Order: sequence, then structure tokens, then C-alpha cells
Amino acid sequence: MNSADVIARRLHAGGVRHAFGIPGGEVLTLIDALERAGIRFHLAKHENAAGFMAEGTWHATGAPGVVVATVGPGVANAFNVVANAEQDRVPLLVLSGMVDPAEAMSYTHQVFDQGAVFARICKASLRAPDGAVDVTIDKALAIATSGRPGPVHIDLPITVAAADQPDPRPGRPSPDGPSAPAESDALAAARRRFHAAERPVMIAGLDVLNEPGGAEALRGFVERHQIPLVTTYKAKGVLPEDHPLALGGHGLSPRSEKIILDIFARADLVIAAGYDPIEMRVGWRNPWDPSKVIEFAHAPNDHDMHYSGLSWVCSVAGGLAALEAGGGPSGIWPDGAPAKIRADLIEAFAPGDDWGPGMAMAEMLSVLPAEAVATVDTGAHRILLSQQFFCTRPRAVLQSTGLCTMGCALPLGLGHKIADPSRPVVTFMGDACLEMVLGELGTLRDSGLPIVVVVFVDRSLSLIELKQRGVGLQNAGVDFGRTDFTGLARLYGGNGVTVSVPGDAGPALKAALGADRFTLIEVEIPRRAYDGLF
Ligand SMILES: Cc1ncc(C[n+]2csc(CCOP(=O)(O)OP(=O)(O)O)c2C)c(N)n1
Repeated sequence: MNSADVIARRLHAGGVRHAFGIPGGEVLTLIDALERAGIRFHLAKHENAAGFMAEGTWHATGAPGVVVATVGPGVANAFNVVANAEQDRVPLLVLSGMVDPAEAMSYTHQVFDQGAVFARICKASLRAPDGAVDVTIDKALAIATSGRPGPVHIDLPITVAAADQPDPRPGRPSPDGPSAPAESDALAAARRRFHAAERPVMIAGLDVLNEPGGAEALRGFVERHQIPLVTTYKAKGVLPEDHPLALGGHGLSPRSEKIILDIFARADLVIAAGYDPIEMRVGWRNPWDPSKVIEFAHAPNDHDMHYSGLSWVCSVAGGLAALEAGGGPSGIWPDGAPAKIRADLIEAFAPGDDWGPGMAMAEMLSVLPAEAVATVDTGAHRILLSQQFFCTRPRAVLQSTGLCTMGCALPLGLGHKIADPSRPVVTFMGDACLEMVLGELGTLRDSGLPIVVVVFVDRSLSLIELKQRGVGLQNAGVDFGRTDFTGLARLYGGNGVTVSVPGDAGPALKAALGADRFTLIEVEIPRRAYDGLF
């Protein structure tokens, strides 16, 4: 057994079954070991996309994602997805090949300090030393998956990868999860506040998703006490969004903000449950009076986006259980404000009578099977879809909400489908986002999986064009030409369909979901079609 085998076997024992990347000479031993350990290596067209495919497998299975990058350019290409993993709290292991340190003292080709590059954006950046590769991979897995998950980088020197490791130590026990708050005067005060509340509201974020049993605990709590729930986009579906207590996902839409922020002003108690404000735009700075807030989160407040009078770093389920031990609130919203806000939100994002992205999305979302996974890219299309989509379970819609990077939706969907072929996968993208990752249509072809790619074709970086126009700047660098995406899809071996009138989008998606290969649906919309929609 060599060092690469030790890494591969430990990953397999941790539930990993897929790894993604592009080989270079420096990672061939590792790829060989992964395959022999039962981890399938998937060739992508760009390391950034490979990383998102790896993230997709994590959403599907709960096992960490694994991306393999070769020395130099492979590592450099992976930077964006690693930054995304940090901002979006993804347990991503980045395994890179490197020139042996002794050789690098007198050899410069493709050599830079890879560890230093990743150290700033990873929870840890480790170099696997000969003789302690077992400890290194165990440490990496523990760091990536504990607390708020995140990326961990391992640089694996070429000769270390191939070096014999006949007797690795047994694996280490998995780290403890967050625990419940201890009894204290502060907890007693929180219980009194909860008991006295008449207008409580909860806001939940991605710590809830990343806590086993967190969504179930939260759902039981809000139902028992009839507490209306606001979520971030990532936490959409922790309470099914067709539930009367669900006030939708928020964070990027000025229109939704105008309606929803009012509830925090009216509330006499805000429970922040696993709420990580990294997903929220600037309008969510200090949205409430801190003295009204009881917070349970997985990490201490080092963001300063908001403050909480009473806060615990603990499990969300444990925190909520401790809070309700003193009894529930004394009354619930006598003025019925949450129901009014819910109705206002639904009305604000109802698709109009004219053809456009809102109508096309509404048509397609209405035929999306309940068990489907949707991924959505970055841009105007994402904000609108996130507001329109009623998620009925957690992780039903995947997106980049911390880094908000373009080019994530297609590889996220593909990774998810590879890990869990049983669920239909539909990826929604803007035309610029798709053009950023067009090469991955080749990866889609090679996978043979019948994913549906929906692209909103408006020949514009709409979100940015809107901002540009909004501040009175000239139109520059935001509009571009028309690509024949359906033709391209056919060249890549898939189906291609264009929809451009009311009534066509729903049936097109339905047909695509029954196809034996991937389908690309172009939704033709005019430029400036998102004006006034979010
Ligand atoms: C990698 C990256 N580059 C640039 C941006 C800035 N950005 C955010 S949205 C967007 C426009 C995306 O255009 P498109 O895919 O056509 O979506 P639309 O806004 O038209 O819905 C841009 C350029 C980004 N978020 N990520």
C-alpha cells in the first residue's frame, strides 16, 4: 500500500464514491489509488466545474466532495470553487499534486506555493508528509466536516504519493457535533422571553441544513409553537414552503426585502436558528433590534452583520429544545401579520400575463416532480427563481449563495445526478453562465445522464446591466450576441428545444424529463426582461 492508497481508502471509508478533476502527471498515482479503492474518478473540462460536481455529490450523499488538481495550472483553476466552498460552507477536499519540495528548490516550471494560495481560503492547507499521510487525511476529513464545513487542501508530493505505507494507523473516531446549551441564567432569561412572546418570528440559515436532524427539529418546533419562519435561499425547504408558517427564502431580492423585513420590526422576539448571514446582501445588515434576538448558531459571531442579545454556539436542535423546556409563547400574532406578509410575497412574485422569465419559470416549476433537484446559477434568473420556487424539502434547490459565482449550476446538477441517479435534475442558467461552462456539455455527454439544462437567453448579463442602468452608467460590457445553444446541444449528442411563447415551457420540460439523454431548453426572452420583477 502506498500513501495514495491510504488517502483513497480513508476517503472511501468516509463515504466518498466519486472524485472529479483533470489529471496531470503529478496526480496519476492518486487517481489510480482512488479507482482501486472504489472511488470513480470523473474527468471534467475545468477544475472549477470539477469542484462543483464534487459539491453536488455532497448534497446528494452527505459524504465530502473530492476534487483532484494537478500541479500549477490545475491548482490555479480550482481557486474559485475552493473560495466558493469556504463561503458556501461545503466540505470539499482539494487534493493536489506537487513537485517534491527538495526538487522545487532548484526547479521552477509550474511551481508556486500552492499551500499558501489555499491557506487563505481553506479551513486548513496541509502538506502530506511521508510517514504521516494517514494522520493528514484523517485530520483533513475531520476539519472539513466539523463546525461550519469548508474546504481543506492537501498537497501531495509526487514521491510521497508513491511511497510505501505498509502499516497505516486505524482511522480516528469522527469529531463530536455541536452540543446543546448548558443550564445558565442566560438560558433561563431566554426561556422567560420566549414564554412572554406574542409576536415571535424565526430566521433559519444553512447551519440547520448542515446539522443532522436539524430541519426536522426546526419543523417540529415551529409547528408546536406556530412560529412563522423566514429562511435564507440555502435553507429553503427546511419547512416546506407551501406550509402556512413559511414566509419564504430571502437575501438577494430588494422587492422581497421591502415586504419581509417589516416582520422583524414588528416582532417582539426573533429566534435566529442556524442563521449564517454570509448569504445575505447589504440590506440585511442589522435588520433587527439585538435585544429582541435569541440566537443558536454553529459558529461565533465574527461577521458583525447583526447582533443578538442572547446567543449560543451550539446545535440548533439542542438550542431549540432547551428554549422550549420552559413552555411556549403566550400568544401568537394577534394581528395576523405573518399571514398578510405571506400573501403579499406570493402576490409580489406572481408571474404576470406576459411572456418572460417569470412566466417561463412558473410553467416549468409547476411540472417539476416533487423529488427533483433544481440547481440555479448566478444572475437575475436566480433571484427570480429563488423567490418563485416553493421548495418542499431541504436541498431541493442548489446554488452558490455565499460567493455567488457564475458557472456553478450545470456542474452542481451533474455531480448530484452522478451520485444519485434516481432523482431528476434540472439546471437553470443564464446565457452568460452557460457560456462560462460550455465545455462541460462534453462531460454531460460522457456521463450519459438525462439532465435537463434550461437556459434563459436574453443576450445580456441582466443582473449587472440592471445595476449599470440603475446608477445611470453607460451600457458597456454587459450585452453580447446570440448563441445557437440548441444546435450546440445536438452537436454534443443531446436534445435541443427552444421555447418562446406562453404554454410551451411546461410541456418542453415534461418531455425533457422523459428523455434518454440530456436536453437543453432555450427560453427565449427579450433583453431587459427582468426589469421590475424582483
Ligand atoms: C465568476 C463570476 N464573474 C462575474 C460575476 C458577476 N455577475 C453576477 S451575475 C452576472 C450576470 C450573469 O449573466 P447571465 O448568466 O446571463 O444571467 P442573468 O443575469 O442574465 O440572469 C455577473 C456577470 C460573478 N458573480 N461570478
